[in-house]
Amino acid sequence: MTPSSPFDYAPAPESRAVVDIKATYGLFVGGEFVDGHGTPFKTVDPATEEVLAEVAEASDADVDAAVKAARKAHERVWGRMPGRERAKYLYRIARIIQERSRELAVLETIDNGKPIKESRDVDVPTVAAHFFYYAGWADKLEHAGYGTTPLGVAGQVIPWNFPLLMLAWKVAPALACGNTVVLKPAETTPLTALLFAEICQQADLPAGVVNIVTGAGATGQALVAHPDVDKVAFTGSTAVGKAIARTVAGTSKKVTLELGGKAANIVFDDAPVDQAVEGIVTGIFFNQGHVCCAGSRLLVQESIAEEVLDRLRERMSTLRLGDPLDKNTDIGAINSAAQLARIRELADIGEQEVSGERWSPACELPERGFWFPPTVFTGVTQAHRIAREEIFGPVLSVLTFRTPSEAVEKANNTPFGLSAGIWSEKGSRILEIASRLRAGVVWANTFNKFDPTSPFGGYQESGYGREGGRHGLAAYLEGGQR
Ligand code: TAP
Repeated sequence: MTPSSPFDYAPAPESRAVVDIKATYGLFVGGEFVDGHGTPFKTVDPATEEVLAEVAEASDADVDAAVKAARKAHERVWGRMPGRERAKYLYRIARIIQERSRELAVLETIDNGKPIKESRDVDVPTVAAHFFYYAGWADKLEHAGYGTTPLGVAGQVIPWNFPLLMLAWKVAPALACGNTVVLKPAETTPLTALLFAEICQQADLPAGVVNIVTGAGATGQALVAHPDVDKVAFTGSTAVGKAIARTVAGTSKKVTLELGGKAANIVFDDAPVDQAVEGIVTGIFFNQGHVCCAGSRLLVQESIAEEVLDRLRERMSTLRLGDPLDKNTDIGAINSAAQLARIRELADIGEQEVSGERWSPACELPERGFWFPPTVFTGVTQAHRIAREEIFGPVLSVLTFRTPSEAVEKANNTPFGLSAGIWSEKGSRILEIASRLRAGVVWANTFNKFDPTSPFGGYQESGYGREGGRHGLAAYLEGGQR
């Protein structure tokens, strides 16, 4: 039957058969999969609560073995290899990621819960783009302005919200600069990092250049505290980032921290409203709001607040929540029971706090799995916890302002400083407001756009150091800061 409109056509969910999920996974150390000596843990599909696999936990001794393998690879091979040769491996990895993109996207969606259209159209293509981009730098480091001397072994710890993309942000520049790595993925999303390990084998990457140690916080702690790790790169919560900063204080390790955020998405009365509403939706509901730079505080100018909110509710009513492998799904599953509990707790607190309303479109949540509907709170003030704390879920707090100065003051009234958005017709207003916002990234008339050529990072409690672009090389070379 020919569909009469695009909405009559419901394509079948993406097939799980394209991925081969093993019953058990080991650690990837010295170019091989090996057993771990900790207590294995289970990773589940958050959309169904089905156990996907049992994964090895790296003990302190396993972390030590991985660091030793990385050190050996750095001294004997990777640290001595000319940049043009390293580039060939990075290009090869980038091409294999493209070739295996469907498999990577499906596995990411199953282990994380994010909609397949996001992992397929955003995460995986951006991952490949990062490897292509940093491959291009590997033989041109002298032009980056930070010298050409690699640091040695990088210990990298990443969160669960963009498992493969955070891996790419960390591994690609480290390798391009001649460092070797030991990476710890988050406990709830280890599978794509382990598939990436297979890709390293397929690319004939020399043994020990990339090592993957799976486990929970204790494994991450052992890695960052290891005396033979020269560089620590961490993305995650501000609380753990502070603990890591204390661990490495007084050592010679360089550190970059990419932490939390509470971004303001500022809509002025001259903004193109339809476009702004799309940007508000992308800003907070992309990846179920599990985004460090999510536009979780909407600051809307009072004169258009009602119109924007009416259109926002209308648009939210069209969002489809459900099977993350369905290509029509906009809102997938919350990554874990623990994260769902945190979102529920803060949303319930919000309900007590605000003078306005808590609103979600009518939608049925699946019986199994971890789900939270897209939610908006109106009548929020700066004192409310939902306006101050990172919720890391699909929950939007709406505040209003009258003057541009009031918008800037409210936007900056946060201990974080990762990102912000501005919606206005006037270029001069955008530039003026952007220069007054204390945020590492400011988007204008768009939101949540990522590109390997752009540096990304925060101020204040959002961390320090930059990833991406030429600036991302500084973290992995002797002459660069941090
Ligand atoms: P965290 O709980 O901080 O976990 C991040 C990583 O650190 C995980 O691999 C975690 O292991 C590990 N870890 C936990 N305790 C550790 C310790 N004491 N020492 C070393 N490693 C430790 O964050 P999360 O809940 O996964 O991620 C959400 C947070 O990340 C949010 O605050 C978000 O804003 C932030 N984030 C920031 C950015 C950027 S670029 N700024 C990007 C994405 C996310 P387990 O998961 O196995 O416990």
